[in-house]
Amino acid sequence: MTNTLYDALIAPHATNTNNFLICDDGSTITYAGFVRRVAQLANVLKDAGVQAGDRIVVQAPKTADTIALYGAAVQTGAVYLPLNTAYTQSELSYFIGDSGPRVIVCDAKDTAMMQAFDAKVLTLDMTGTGTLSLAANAASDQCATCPRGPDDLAALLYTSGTTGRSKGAMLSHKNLLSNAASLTDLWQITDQDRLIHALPIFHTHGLFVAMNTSLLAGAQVRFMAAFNQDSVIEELPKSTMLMGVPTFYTRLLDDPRMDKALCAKMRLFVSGSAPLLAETHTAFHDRTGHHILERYGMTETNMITSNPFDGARIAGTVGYPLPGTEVEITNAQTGEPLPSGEIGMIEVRGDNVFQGYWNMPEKTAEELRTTGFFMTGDLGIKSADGRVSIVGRQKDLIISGGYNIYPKEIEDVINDIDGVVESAVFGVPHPDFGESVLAAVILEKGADIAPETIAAHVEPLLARFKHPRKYILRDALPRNTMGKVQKNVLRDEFSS
Ligand code: MLC
Ligand code: AMP
Repeated sequence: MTNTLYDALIAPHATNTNNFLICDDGSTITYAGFVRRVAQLANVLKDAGVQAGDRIVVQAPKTADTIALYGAAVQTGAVYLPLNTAYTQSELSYFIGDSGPRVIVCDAKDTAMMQAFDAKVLTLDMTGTGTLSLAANAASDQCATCPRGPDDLAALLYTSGTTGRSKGAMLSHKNLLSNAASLTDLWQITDQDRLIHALPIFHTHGLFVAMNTSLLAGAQVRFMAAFNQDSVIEELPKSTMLMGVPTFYTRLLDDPRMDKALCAKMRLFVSGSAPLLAETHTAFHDRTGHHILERYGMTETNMITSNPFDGARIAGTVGYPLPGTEVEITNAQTGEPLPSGEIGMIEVRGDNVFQGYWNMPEKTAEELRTTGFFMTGDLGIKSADGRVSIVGRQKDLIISGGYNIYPKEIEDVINDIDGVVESAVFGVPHPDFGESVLAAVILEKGADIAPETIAAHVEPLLARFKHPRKYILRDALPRNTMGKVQKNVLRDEFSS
């Protein structure tokens, strides 16, 4: 296999006349047409001065041009940096300041805000009338590919940190390509497949797991701007694969139209990014005859384990390490490997593991051992035959609808309010999102701050999906004898 993303995922399709993207408006883009569009966008990036290693920040809606822009970034040797469209100006300032991009691509409505940064600003929107798309229309559809090696960076994805600010995970061509090849092979994805793509394309799951595998295999992609239950139901009889977060599956199960006949053509349902409840797995099988295939991964490592394609997909387990990926369960304090059957930290090594955190050598050293093992912060157990189950998290993290929310980031924002002594942000079970965010807040004696005032302070600073759904004013936080806040006590108290 060739060893850069452009050579392996895009160049081979130059004369492939099969459909690649089928969009919401019914328009289609062939593989060969996609390769030409990538070249047009790459020429615009080059005209904007992009050179090998430059970062391209993209906060744009999910369109065919957005995915072609990913291809264009790798064709020009640049580093693709996608951002959640829900991020606020305050969050964006940090990402852009930290990564120092040459080009920012955004929705036209955000142009004025983005022009505050020292970068060329281009726009991309749903209507195809952004400055990037218009310039690409007029550009040549041939572009020389910038030579890159397997260890050069292809993408920088920010992942929230336990210590406050997010860290940019540096992913090389080899990291991404080796993982795409393992998954394509394991899940037997071919050019006969048609994937329902309803995930966002600013995270590992929707961008790398779903798009890199499809491009590698030459599969068709029904490219939906967002998850929409009716559209997914409509597409199921025409499709062969769906990749989603557990919320997709609980929502589909709530729909009486879901049955075996509707899913007769489907051959694979994949779930990941958050724990899939065993009851969801069982109910889905009872209703559709399909065992959802659960896999486990992280931004820093791409995919780590997967339930088998052929063989038992066991609810509540995340399966076996992918080929070329080693998983060890270790004593979280000493790092000593533990025998099967014992709970410990999940550590991972392999070509899939990232290159470190952007501009943060100390943070990299804290989480990536010199032996090459990365400490995931997830707690797990391995059976005697190597099957992994996740049993909890050592990191303080809430996963809501597949989005990671780090309590520390929200607590820092709440604690900044005059009159707040401290706060504890914690997750409680939620029927749709898996977990939902609550905040317990302690005020200074005599301070009179209403929950609405706290909510109004948080509002412009953090993306909406991170906002606590309730602020609970209390006199004190529960603590253990060491003085550590016991979030499990809060969780138990407010779970219902
Ligand atoms: C939307 N909202 C959420 C939310 N998504 N709130 C909490 N958690 C979420 N995940 C809020 C919005 O802010 C809004 O709030 C309201 O819900 C409606 O917004 P929406 O956009 O209409 O929501 P909806 O379409 O229902 O989206 C739900 C969803 C979406 C589950 C389809 O969140 C989604 O696509 N999640 C996938 C995330 C993902 O790709 N994760 C992969 C990370 S990679 P209000 O109050 O304004 O109404 C990774 C590695 C790995 O983890 O292993 O894969
Ligand atoms: P992110 O940092 O956004 O890439 O999210 C990675 C985290 O999501 C992992 O460290 C896990 O905690 C969680 N995760 C991913 N897949 C699964 C899964 N199948 N089951 C449970 N947790 C998962």
